[in-house]
Amino acid sequence: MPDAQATINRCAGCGIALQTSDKTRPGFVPENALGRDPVICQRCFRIKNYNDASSVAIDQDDFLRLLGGIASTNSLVVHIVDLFDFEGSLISGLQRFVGSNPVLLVVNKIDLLPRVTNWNRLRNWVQKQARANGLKAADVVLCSARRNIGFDRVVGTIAELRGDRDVYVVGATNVGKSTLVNRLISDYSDLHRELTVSRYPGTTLDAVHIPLEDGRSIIDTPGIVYPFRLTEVIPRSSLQAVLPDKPLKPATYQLNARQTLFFGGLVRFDFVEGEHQSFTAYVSSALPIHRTKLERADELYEKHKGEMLSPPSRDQLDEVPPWTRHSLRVRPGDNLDVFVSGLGWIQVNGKSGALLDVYAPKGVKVLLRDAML
Ligand SMILES: Nc1nc2c(ncn2[C@@H]2O[C@H](COP(=O)(O)OP(=O)(O)OP(=O)(O)O)[C@@H](O)[C@H]2O)c(=O)[nH]1
Ligand SMILES: [Mg+2]
Repeated sequence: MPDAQATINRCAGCGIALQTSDKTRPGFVPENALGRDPVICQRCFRIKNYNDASSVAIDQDDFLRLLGGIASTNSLVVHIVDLFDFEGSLISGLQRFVGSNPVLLVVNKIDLLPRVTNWNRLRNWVQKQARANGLKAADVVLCSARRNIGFDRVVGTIAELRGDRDVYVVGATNVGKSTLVNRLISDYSDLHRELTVSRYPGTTLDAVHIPLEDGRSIIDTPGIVYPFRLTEVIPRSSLQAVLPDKPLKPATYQLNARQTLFFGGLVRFDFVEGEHQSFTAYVSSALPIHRTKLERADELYEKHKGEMLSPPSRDQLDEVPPWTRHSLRVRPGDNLDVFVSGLGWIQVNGKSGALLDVYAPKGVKVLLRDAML
């Protein structure tokens, strides 16, 4: 092992510096667990054994320094994006951080898309969106790290682009960085290491170096926290309803103007103006959708928020920022998605155009984009 010292002093699951003195601070490990191999902190132990949801505020400045340090290394940067939250998880300023190092864009969680997806079309869509966001990727690969789809391509492309360099795995929280590195470790090396993964964002706390056979490393990093993702602003206990676990089942609604859809009590979608048309929601099937007349929507919300319209539950209502209204115009002939970061998207097949009002918690990214599917 090249960096035995670093491995002993840091948690093998999340990278945090270990300490034995304060149970309430990150990195705590009981003294008698220090002899284990590998050593993991108490928080990782709890995540692994009890699926614990404890969150730790990590210092974003430290993290940006870590990311900024990549520019002065000679490495391959693997940028992982979550296909379900594409615009929410793409690092738009990445080019600045990586200097002249090549970037491989890995689009993860493709198992969440409907099985009938046209993958070539999707790949073109990803390339176009990445370019539009100023990202110059040496290559783009689609995969599912959890379901092991497209993984040979991931490995082949990393090998090809890496040469004899280190590999930094970077991305927003919860996109599957550690899951992907674990798959690399278990399928392509004989190391006995397992990084901590969890369904909640903010699992990895510091860089974790995994040695490669040629003396280089693959480095898992903590996710960047983007406050414009719904998944970062709602209570952790609501996440289960919004993060899809199974392939999305598109739900199509034939709406007349002045009808409203509620996505739990988190997002409200008003079809304000336009001819009768269909809207297709790609959201977690665990999130209840309610349809009503626009003129009744305010009243319905006041009466049923926290109950029929949940999450958030009644006792969590104060934890979610108040709604901001986004007025969106779809022109005739446009085939667009109304994208709400962390919630999913609603495809508008606007043959005749539409005027929409979307209400989402303040700060959450809402935008119109070319239809993904
Ligand atoms: N559906 C699906 N879920 C995935 C996939 N890869 C990872 N996940 C899930 O995404 C969640 C987050 O995975 P992690 O590997 O912890 O993500 P991370 O990017 O390391 O997260 P941080 O350490 O918080 O930055 C877990 O619930 C994983 O099971 C995938 O290919 N498909
Ligand atoms: Mg991680």
